[in-house]
Amino acid sequence: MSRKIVAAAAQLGPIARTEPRSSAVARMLALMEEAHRRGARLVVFPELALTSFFPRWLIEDEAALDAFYETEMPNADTRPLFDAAARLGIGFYLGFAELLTEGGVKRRFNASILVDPEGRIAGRYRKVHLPGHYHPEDWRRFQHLEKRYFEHGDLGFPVYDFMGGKAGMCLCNDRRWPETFRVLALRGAELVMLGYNTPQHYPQAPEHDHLQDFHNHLSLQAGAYANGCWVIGTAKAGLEEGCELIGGSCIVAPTGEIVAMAQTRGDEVVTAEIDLDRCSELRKNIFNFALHREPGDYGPICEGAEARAAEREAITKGSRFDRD
Ligand code: CDV
Repeated sequence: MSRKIVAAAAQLGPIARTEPRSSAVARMLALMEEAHRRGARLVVFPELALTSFFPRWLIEDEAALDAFYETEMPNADTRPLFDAAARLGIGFYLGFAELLTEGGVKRRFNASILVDPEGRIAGRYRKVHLPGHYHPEDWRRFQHLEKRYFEHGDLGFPVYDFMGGKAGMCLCNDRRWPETFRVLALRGAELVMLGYNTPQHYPQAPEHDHLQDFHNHLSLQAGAYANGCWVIGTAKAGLEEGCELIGGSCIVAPTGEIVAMAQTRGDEVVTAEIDLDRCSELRKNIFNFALHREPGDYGPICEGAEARAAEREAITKGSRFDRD
């Protein structure tokens, strides 16, 4: 049986701080309709796709911060996306800020979901590699407070049976870490989907500003090739509240080749046919894990997990509203 799917990266241009979710969702529905016209059965939206990228601001008022999060999914604002999925027979990936309350304690995650073509949630992910800083740093042109506003994802890197294949998710900074793709591939992922918000300006090393698109594609292409999987990466792009975000949303084949790429930094759909059976070209040959991997020599990769968790706890203690 053929395992070919026409898939789409549905890039979003900037979302203003005051733009309501209903407007962002209307833009996403238009992209979904366009993807459907092109025969797509799967659409990948960006990270934190429903709002402006709020970690660029120090937000001290808890209610104002909470307003950027979703407490249930679907909800009244996002329900039209789920209805469109079922109506058009399209699955989708969506990044959003998730707020849970457990035992009276608020928990915040940078999250994504996978929705099947019947409009049902088929998978969940919570961002593992959170970039940025915990405390405001005035020397920056803009803040990047992901470590303050989100907990380390507690789901690991799950893989789901999805639309005839095995699919995994990650979010933005995760793509720069080879371990993300390798763990997903070891669990069988044939397709990895991710959304991103990547500023053109990198405050710690501005001499790398001109390399942001290169580093984006380098990571996506290396992840695809070294693991023999398809990768769909979708940006929120353009000048958002004074911060320029790269575009370059693309679909990458298991060979590492980019087969479709956005041309703009605005709302744009790119599509390509992805054949999940092509993963075996790599997985049965150069990256035959069973035959050629040498895990006995990879010890340091997994050392230090407990120390890292303790360090995270010590740094975050007192820096979040719910722990102050
Ligand atoms: N949203 C992100 O994770 N952004 C990071 C930036 C801060 C470097 C990224 O890896 O693109």
